[in-house]
Amino acid sequence: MKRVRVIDSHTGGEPTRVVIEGGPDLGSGSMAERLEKFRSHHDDFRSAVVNEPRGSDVMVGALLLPPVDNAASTGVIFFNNVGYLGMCGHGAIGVMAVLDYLKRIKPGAHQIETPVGTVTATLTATNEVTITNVASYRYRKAVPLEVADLGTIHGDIAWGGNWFFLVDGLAEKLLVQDAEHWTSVTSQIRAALERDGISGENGAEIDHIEIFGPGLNGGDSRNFVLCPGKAYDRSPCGTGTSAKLACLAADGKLKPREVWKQESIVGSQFEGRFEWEGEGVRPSITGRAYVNAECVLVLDPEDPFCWGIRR
Ligand code: PYC
Repeated sequence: MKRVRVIDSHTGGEPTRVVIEGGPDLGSGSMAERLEKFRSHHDDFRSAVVNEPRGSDVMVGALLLPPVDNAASTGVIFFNNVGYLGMCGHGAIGVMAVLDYLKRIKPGAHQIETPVGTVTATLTATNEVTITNVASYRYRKAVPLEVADLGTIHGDIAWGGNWFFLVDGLAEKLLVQDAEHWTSVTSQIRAALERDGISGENGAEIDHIEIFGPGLNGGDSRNFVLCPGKAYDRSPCGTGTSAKLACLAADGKLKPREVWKQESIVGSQFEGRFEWEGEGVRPSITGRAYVNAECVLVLDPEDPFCWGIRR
């Protein structure tokens, strides 16, 4: 029997399960190198933590690891029901809430190492967290795409720590009760990108689809984000909001340090801002996470579903 200590939280409704004890030994390389070891030797562990029957399709896991640089507060690898994430904005906010809950950090700025670079997470005395994300940029603008139910649509391809295809103007109102419909629409968009071989830079897979409608709770915009394993993000998606900020900046629609209020499909909100950095931007995303469970997972090798139900 293996025992794994986890602390769960949610950020704007999107869950994060932080593994604080009992994870695999991934050595002492960079987070990108450790991710490759995780993927090739311990993928069962990923599935055991987040997939049913212990988890659910929407659960995002975060494996805490000793950082390479002692000045950083932690290293982390994010994962989901089907694989691994480069960065995760709502998850990084969740990690900060957990480190605060465990009294391992104090308010102030903290470095978090991720597979795609180090981000700065600033915790305030009122438990808000601002993630200053990896540098983000728009790669291609207004890419045409033929989608069966939609005809020809146009979307931007942008990097915000993961690759996104961003589409405006498909929805007058994005409501959570229509989540199944938007899942089907965004899944068709994803399939069309694959069919046409449309990718991020250097052939990178675009594994997040983000569509936008008008804000309904005082936000500048509301989004629906399809994640790689077909769950939709309940939060406004930190990396997706970063990709959006890169597009707004490139179009001259938002100025440096101006606030962008991004709502999610469930009505939760992140505040985003950016600074120019080279051709792209350095986005900052502010939100709050709440710890909602603390438990020990029991991995019994005799259990036929010990390692989760994979899709
Ligand atoms: O907040 O960046 C994010 C995120 C990615 C996938 C789910 N949430």
